[in-house]
Amino acid sequence: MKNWLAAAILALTAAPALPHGEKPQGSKAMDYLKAEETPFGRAADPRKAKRTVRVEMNDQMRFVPAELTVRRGEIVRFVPVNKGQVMHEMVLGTMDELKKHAEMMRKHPGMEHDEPHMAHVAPGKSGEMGWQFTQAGDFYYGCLIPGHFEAGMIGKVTVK
Ligand SMILES: [Cu+2]
Repeated sequence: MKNWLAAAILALTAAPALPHGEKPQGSKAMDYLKAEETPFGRAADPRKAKRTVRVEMNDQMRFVPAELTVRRGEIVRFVPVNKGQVMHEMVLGTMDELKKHAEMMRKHPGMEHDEPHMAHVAPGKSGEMGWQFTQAGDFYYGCLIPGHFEAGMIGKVTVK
């Protein structure tokens, strides 16, 4: 089982966590040196990014842009902006992991979790996420709020 999945399951049983989106801004203070390597890269300090990518999320269940190209090793500061009236989230991963995660969200709709590769964003707000893509290939970002991913709320990152 992938570590993030284990962490998400642990979060299910843990003491009351903040619901999606109620985490105060800037609360992702973490030790980036200890960031765990995943098949799609690792968490990175957004302040070290040379590039900021603003990604809009809307109630038509789309990300704008829905396609990005980054260089391998590049640190990207993502700024997901929620232009809609409902909660959205930007979750990075492989297609396989996003599908598994979406399935888990359907089974446990009240699931509360937070990881460095995801940002939950309330309507009208924006988030921030630093990520370093350490592997070449095709990766994805999805909104895993039940129904959104299924409606096509997904984007693609090509790492060269
Ligand atoms: Cu959404």
